[in-house]
Amino acid sequence: MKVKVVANILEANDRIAAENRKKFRDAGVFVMNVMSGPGAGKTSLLERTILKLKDTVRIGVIEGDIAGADDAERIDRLGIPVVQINTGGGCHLDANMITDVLADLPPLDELDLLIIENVGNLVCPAEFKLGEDMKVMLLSIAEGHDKPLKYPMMFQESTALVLNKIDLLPYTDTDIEKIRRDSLSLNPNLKIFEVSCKTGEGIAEWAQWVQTLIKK
Ligand SMILES: Nc1nc2c(ncn2[C@@H]2O[C@H](COP(=O)(O)OP(=O)(O)OP(=O)(O)O)[C@@H](O)[C@H]2O)c(=O)[nH]1
Ligand SMILES: [Mg+2]
Ligand SMILES: [Zn+2]
Repeated sequence: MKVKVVANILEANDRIAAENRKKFRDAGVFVMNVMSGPGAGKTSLLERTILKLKDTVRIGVIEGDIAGADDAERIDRLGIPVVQINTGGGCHLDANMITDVLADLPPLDELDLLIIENVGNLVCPAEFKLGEDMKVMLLSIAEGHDKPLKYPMMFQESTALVLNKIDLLPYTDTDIEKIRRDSLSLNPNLKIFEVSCKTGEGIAEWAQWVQTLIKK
């Protein structure tokens, strides 16, 4: 019975995600769903990406958090339209939450790129489609190299994996080659970037790649 209920929830979500997907496609906006465990650096990556692209790309942001508006305030400071979703305890965003806030952003056809920052959680955000063009996963070096095999779904569902905080490599025993190997064994098409949102290393390459995906 429990399994059946969960399946129904996911089915209903998929239907709403497909409606979002159609809205995004009709408007010609590229939508990126950014996921990671808490504190891996999602908002930092958004800030870095926005600074690189904002002169040439019209960007909007949806921030998902259990509570608070800190992340939305960080994006607002960059002069980018942003709306904050508070899930009130929910540990992931679902498609309906996205539908509900679209009216609080500029009209979609006035955006080239919509970035959705999911709730910090390595597990269920990967299960819920939002209508995005691609999922991007961050893993920070400090989280350790065992994560791909322990939390496989997010690696399997993502188009790109951003390995963040590489400035911390000298202070950890994290084997970055193992992360690459295990991630690619789960998802051979995964595009992997190594960045530091602190020093800016690797950000240019990442931002250039994002720019190539945006339909103009
Ligand atoms: N050393 C180092 N610290 C970083 C880097 N990127 C982010 N941080 C720090 O990591 C902490 C968390 O960064 P956020 O960008 O807020 O992480 P987040 O994934 O958005 O966090 P939640 O939204 O709470 O899940 C902050 O103190 C950042 O300054 C990095 O590349 N290197
Ligand atoms: Mg954040
Ligand atoms: Zn959840």
